[in-house]
Amino acid sequence: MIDDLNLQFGIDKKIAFTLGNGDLPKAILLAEDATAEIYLHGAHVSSFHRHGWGEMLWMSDESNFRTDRPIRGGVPICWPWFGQPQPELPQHGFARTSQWEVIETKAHADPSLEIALRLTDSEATRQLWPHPFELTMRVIVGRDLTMQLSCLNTGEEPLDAEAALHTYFHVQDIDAVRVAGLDGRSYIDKLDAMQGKPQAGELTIDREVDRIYLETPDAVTIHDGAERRIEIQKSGSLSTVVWNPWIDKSAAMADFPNDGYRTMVCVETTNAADDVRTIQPGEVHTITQSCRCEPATGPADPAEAIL
Ligand code: TA6
Repeated sequence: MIDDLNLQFGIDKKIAFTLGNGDLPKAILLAEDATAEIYLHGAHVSSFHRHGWGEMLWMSDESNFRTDRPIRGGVPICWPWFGQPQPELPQHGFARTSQWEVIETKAHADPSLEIALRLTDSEATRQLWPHPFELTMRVIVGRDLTMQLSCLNTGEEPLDAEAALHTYFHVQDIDAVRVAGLDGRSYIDKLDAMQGKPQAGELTIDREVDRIYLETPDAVTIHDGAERRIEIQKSGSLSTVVWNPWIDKSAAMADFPNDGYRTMVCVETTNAADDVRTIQPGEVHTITQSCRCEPATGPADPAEAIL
């Protein structure tokens, strides 16, 4: 399988396939400005390291790497639902525990690298969600990590689908983190009976946080201590999830180190809650998240807007 992938989609010294953890196949992208890794399992981005800026994504040292479990950390794809609509359904849908196929790789002149993976409906997915679909995940690796999740409705009926690029960002120390860009928005507090609450100012984290922010089309910034900030831009999404499990929930998750909450925060580009999208037959809906590390202070370069 690895030899076939390298023969068909490898690009000399830029894109190669190998067996990763748990002998799961993964792609390694060696761009001029950054390196990244994507597992075919769940089309799961597990690493993005821009040269000179360190790893941008958080990965659990205790993650499973099994075909029947999601990888913990990186960017799990939650689709076609967010959360668990019924107890018999897998949390966050089935995309993140499915085997995706590589459909394309490209080396751009700018000089980013791109890989596209696809998941289409099968007997297994139709057991869980009786709809035909074609899901494509495009990952573009350069100065930025850009991810585009597109759903084509290949059926005859409209599809209602939620989605999340459930991104785990690595931070130096959660005590110094400030999340900006959500001021004045309201959020659903999943830890307080799904109450609607207002966000005043920047978000700091000193307890478990599990919130779905609504009407949030704009960029969000994670101020990560004195070192760097992470600019997150998006399109096709009006909801943003912020999650940190804090002490008790970290300890309760077998695939999550007890102190993992100190060096991670999830800021997720989603179609969640009332931002669920109806996709008409033959139509496509795409959510895009583009993330970049910048110096802690000083202007982000508007000329290089990342979307
Ligand atoms: O996005 C936040 C959240 O919905 C939390 O409620 C928590 O469950 C997290 O996702 C992780 O879910 P997982 O199924 O990956 O353990």
